[in-house]
Amino acid sequence: MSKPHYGGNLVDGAHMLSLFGDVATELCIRADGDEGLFRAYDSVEFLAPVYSGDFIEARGEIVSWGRTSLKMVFTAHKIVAPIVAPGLAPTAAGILPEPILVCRASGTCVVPTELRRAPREGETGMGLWRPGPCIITAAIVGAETTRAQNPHLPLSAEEIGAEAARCAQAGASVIHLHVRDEAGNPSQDRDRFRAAIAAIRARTDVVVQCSTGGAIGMSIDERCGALGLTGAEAPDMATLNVGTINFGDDIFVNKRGDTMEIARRIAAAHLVPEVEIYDLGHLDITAELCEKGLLRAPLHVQFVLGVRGALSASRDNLLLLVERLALLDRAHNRSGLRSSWGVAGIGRHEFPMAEAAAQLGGNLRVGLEDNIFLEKGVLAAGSAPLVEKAVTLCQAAGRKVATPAQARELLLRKPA
Ligand code: KMH
Ligand code: ZN
Repeated sequence: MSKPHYGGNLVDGAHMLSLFGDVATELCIRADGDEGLFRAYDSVEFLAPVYSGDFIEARGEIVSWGRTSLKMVFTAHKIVAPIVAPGLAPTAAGILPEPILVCRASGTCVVPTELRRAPREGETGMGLWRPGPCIITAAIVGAETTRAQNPHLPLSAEEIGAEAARCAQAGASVIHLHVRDEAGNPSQDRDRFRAAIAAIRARTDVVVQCSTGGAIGMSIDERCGALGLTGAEAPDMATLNVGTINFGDDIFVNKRGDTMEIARRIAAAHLVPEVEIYDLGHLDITAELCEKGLLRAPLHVQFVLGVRGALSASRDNLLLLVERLALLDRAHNRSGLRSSWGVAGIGRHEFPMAEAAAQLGGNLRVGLEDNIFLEKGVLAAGSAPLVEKAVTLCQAAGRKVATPAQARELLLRKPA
């Protein structure tokens, strides 16, 4: 109400920039622990008038991380407007059925290196803080994709080893691994895992993460096939699925007790778990597993978004999950290390989610398990071209891509 500046109760457009200045300041604080300075706007668009009495919601995101600069985008939406009608009080107002975009802008902020602060213990924030290198996971086989859908799908141990090496060459540092039987059907057979892991390790030093999700309908014992490998034959990590979801026309069943049992088996095998989160409530189950001592923070979680029947793959959903993971850390993580996250977007959501992960400071997963197309209508010639494309998204966001050694350090770290 205090801001009308022109006739007709119009609010000055510069007021939107003042809101963006506050958003930018918060982002600098979250990223670098300092208020920073707004250096320049490279674009500002005023798209609808703002009147006295309108309520504006201003949002911002970091979309590229430079050495000292942070590139940001901003939006201002009108969400509440006064209702002027005969018989109504002059203070009558209502929520708009659809928010109205009134201003959009992008600009650059600077936090000088000497002012940048590393997070202190307890400062877990919303999960921004200047991110480290982006870990790219390649999900090269999966359980659902078929050769008929994409002829480049690797099936034999030798093919899996060769494809893993191509992905590592392209920038992947983790291989998410499923195996197949002679006929190309999903299998969780220990011997097949052993052969595939050996073929991967003969060619590259990527982190090997075996699936305990397997395929729809498998028993728990069957799903845990890879956990029977020991010593040098064992993988580095194993997935842990914590919740039941609709999975297209099927149901991916993860009963509470079964999840706990798999968590126990992963811990007994001394493997690092990657918690697969397909829906918001799965983080609550994860918190319960932490409480029960079946998981130990810092965690590494994979947000798998866009499965038909579970949480959809939107930036807003991803932001919410990242925020909730930070809350989980606050409640359950006493290690001083922050939990890490990655995102796997299913189907056409693969690259939008990969881009969001790169910008938001997370890690990402691509591969034929999740998506078979390089772009609309163009089949990917294996998972390696998908990794290459993800690398370009990381570079555009100013993120370095983790080497296998860095991924090992970040994922396989042991809290004291
Ligand atoms: N194939 C899906 C039903 C995992 O690897 O842990 C389960 C899955 C998850 O792929
Ligand atoms: Zn999988």
